[in-house]
Amino acid sequence: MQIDLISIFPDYFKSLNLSLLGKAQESGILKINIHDLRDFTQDKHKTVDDAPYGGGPGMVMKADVWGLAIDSVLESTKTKPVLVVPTPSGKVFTQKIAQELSSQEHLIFINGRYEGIDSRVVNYYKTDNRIKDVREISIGDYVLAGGEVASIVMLEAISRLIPGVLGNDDSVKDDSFAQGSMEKLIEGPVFTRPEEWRGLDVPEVLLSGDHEKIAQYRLEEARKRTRLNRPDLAP
Ligand code: JD8
Repeated sequence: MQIDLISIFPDYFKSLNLSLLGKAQESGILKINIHDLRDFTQDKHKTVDDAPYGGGPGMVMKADVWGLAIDSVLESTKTKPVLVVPTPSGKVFTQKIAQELSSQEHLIFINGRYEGIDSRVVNYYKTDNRIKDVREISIGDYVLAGGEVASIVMLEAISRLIPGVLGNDDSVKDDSFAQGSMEKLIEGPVFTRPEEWRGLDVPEVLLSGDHEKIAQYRLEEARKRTRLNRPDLAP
């Protein structure tokens, strides 16, 4: 998969060279390109924002600068990319959306700042036949200062679903929220050595070697925690 990220803070994405995503780049499963939006400004002050039409607080990011930046990525590829636009007014990100995006060949993440990006940019590329789709996505009902951390959240969730990125592709099968799982449960408690820590022991059943009893214990614990923390998921 090819991934392009455009932002006025490109250093935010240095973390993508770590861990899973870093190894996926080394192995060639992922090709990640990071672009500084200011490289596409036309004035000596490298202006990317201006006052909002109709008045109001803050500044809005300029359509003409974003257009040059996005076109530059499109002109350097033969793929049909999906534009991913993190925005608090987007559809809420889910494991289902992560699965849908993990099967794409090319994603371009459009990272806004200030009060957001001139809305004509999204409307324009929704009609551009070089683009497969434009997905406006929110990672949750809280307000961030920009799109960068949302893109990193989405990229981590998406990339671990790409075959070969995780050491063992099977582990995504029992993901919480995974599509097709009859019961939507959140993860139960986990334990490892030492067997006793500060007077706290590991549940006996997990030391029993009785896989049926262990599976039953884990299911009950996951259901208990789902009822407690995510009643919205509980059947
Ligand atoms: C992109 C600019 C800041 C948002 C005025 C604060 C996602 N779940 C989420 N919460 N916030 C964002 C997000 C916030 C952004 C941008 C995503 C670009 N801002 C703006 C509107 C109100 N400021 C997000 N995904």
